[in-house]
Parts: sequence; structure tokens; C-alpha cells
Amino acid sequence: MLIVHHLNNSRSQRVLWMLEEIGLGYTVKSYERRADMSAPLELKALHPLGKSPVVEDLDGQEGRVILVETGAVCEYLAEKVGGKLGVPSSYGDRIRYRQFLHYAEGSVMPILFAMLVLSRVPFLGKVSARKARPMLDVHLDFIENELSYRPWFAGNDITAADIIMSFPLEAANARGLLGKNRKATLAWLDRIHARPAYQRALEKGGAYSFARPRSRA
Ligand SMILES: N[C@@H](CCC(=O)N[C@@H](CS)C(=O)NCC(=O)O)C(=O)O
Repeated sequence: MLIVHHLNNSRSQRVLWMLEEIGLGYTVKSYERRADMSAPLELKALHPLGKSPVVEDLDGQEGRVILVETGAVCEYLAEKVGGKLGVPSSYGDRIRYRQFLHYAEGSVMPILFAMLVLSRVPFLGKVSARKARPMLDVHLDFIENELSYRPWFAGNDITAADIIMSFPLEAANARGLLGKNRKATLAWLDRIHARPAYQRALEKGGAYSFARPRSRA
């Protein structure tokens, strides 16, 4: 049995989407954010980081597996189903797949998170957050350029690289940071949102306010 410890409105939505795409059965255990947006202490009892996603696999190769970090979780799940949505076979796709699998949480999310935290600091917070905007724009322009060459992050087929890139791009879009002119990125967002597996994952996960269709900024 595979259990996804899922926090509402969070990065763990991606794990549900991944599971729906690869057709692996799972159970969702839902947790609600506290008023300050932090995860409830129950998650801390499950894993020392106290964050989500946490995936618990009672049928791992050597017994129970408890795993954090979305990229690692996606790779683990892909391996479990013989590589579906995992490492592509062609060389160029494989390089891009690995790059974007690390890039989402390694480069894009830290800036978005810093901007969010800064914007909540009284008085000078919003001004400081705006100062980080050019740093984010470098990434959003890079992404836009990549997506203007191919429909999915690795190549012609959807992979776990698209799944992991969904959260930073949905978050940027929902906060009006993506703008209207990054057409390839907006088209990619429309493509992911139209997928039946994405829609099923939304139904399973409950509240997820980042799945907005288009940037209105
Ligand atoms: N890089 C980690 C980030 C995990 C993470 O920070 N999760 C957030 C949800 S968006 C969380 O649990 N926040 C609640 C908290 O930090 O208390 C991943 O992708 O799995």
C-alpha cells in the first residue's frame, strides 16, 4: 500500500498528479495547514522535517519506505512502474529531464519562497520582495525559451520533469508574476491543466488554489 501524506494547497499535489499519470494505486492522508501556513505537528511525528509531501510505501523492495523530496519521490515512483514518466531514452531528452527535475526545487522555488516570505514582512517587506523580481524573471525567461522549442520540458513527451515544474510555474502564475507575454509557458500550463490525470489528482487532493488557468497580470 502506498500512502501520500498530503498537505492542502501545497507541492504535494504534484505527487498525486504523478501517481494518476502512471496509474499506481494510492491512498491520500490529508493534513491542513495551520493559520501561519505551516504544516500540522502530526507531520513532524511522521518525519523529522514535518513537511509535505511524505510518501509511505508499505511494499518497498526491502519493506516500508518513507520518502521525502518531490523529485526523489517522482523518481522512486517512476522506477516502481518500470520507468513510466521517468528517464527518457534519447540522450538530449535525458539531459533536459535531469536538469529540470533538479532545477524546480533547486533554483526556482527558493526565489519564489524568498519573495513570499519577504512580502509578508511589515513595512519594507513588499519593497524587498520586488527587488528579487529580476532574479525570478531570469528564470521565467529561460523557461519560456526552453518551452518555445518543445512541448514538454524534456522533449516531445511528458515526463516527471513537467510534474515537478508545475508547482513553481503555477505559483508564479497565481501570484501574477508570470505575466501575459510568456506564451509558451502559459500554453504549457493550459496543457497540463487539460490532462485527465491532472484533473483526477485535483479531485483527490482537495483545495489547491494554484491551478488557475491564466495569468491576469
Ligand atoms: N523541496 C521539498 C519542499 C517541501 C516543502 O517545503 N513542503 C511545503 C509544502 S509547499 C511544506 O510542507 N510546508 C509546511 C511547513 O514548512 O511547515 C519538496 O519538493 O518536497
